[in-house]
Amino acid sequence: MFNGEIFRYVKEPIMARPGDYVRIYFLNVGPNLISTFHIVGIIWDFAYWQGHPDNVFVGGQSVLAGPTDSWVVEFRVPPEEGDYAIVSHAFGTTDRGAVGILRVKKDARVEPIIKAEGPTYTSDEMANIKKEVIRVVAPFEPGTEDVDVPAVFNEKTKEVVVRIKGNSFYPKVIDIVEGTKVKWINEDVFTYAQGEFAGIHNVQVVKGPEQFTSPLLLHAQSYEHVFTKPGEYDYICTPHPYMKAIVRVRPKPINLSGPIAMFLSIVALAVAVFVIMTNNKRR
Ligand SMILES: [Cu+2]
Repeated sequence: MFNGEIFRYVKEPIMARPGDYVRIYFLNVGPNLISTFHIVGIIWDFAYWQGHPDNVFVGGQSVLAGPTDSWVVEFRVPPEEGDYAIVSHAFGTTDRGAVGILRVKKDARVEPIIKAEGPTYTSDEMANIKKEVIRVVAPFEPGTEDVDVPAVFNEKTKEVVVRIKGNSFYPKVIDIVEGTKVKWINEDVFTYAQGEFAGIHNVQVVKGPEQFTSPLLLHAQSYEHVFTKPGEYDYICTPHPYMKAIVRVRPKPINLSGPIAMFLSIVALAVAVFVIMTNNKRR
């Protein structure tokens, strides 16, 4: 996509007039794929690698940008009116919304600067958008349940391990019975504590029947907690608050075997005998 919304500049084409001189700041934010920025039918006058005026290329019709690579491209709009397709020529991404239109018209109303900020929505509009969402894939927090399937454990499970890898908790949602011990292990290998807490994580409950915060965990360190109060616990990692996960604790099921069951059945039997005897006396 371009600037935060798929097909954004198809829905609202970027307007220009024949002969306008246009400058585009292009940044491939990644995180993984390469992008080739191209406008069908346009020849650059100049392209500046990473935006530095000394890194100037003359001419050309595309720029190749790896993740985080950036270019400033400048061109003169041709004399013909019409639509020019703006694409990432890695065409798999075009299908996913990285396509736009530069619409050239003699009487176009032209904005001096088109800013990159994505669209803004009112809270009502946002609520409607969220209603339409059926599937959320999120790297650092639970998505919808078909994506991040809750890991459910019964009362026979004494300990559940949650691994911390790549700034994420796995499984992101666990469903356990009260009295179960949860053990978090930091499996991120690279630990760097200066300035930025890379590879250092912890567990901090932000909402739930009880709140606790673990110490910071370095590589291979772990933290354990026994959940004794049923309910839902939302937790994060304090240095990386975007890391989110959930522990759901169910109450212990009533166990109908053993001495308690024996006692309950004797009581029930006694009550039944008593009721029958009283009924007989009344007759
Ligand atoms: Cu963290």
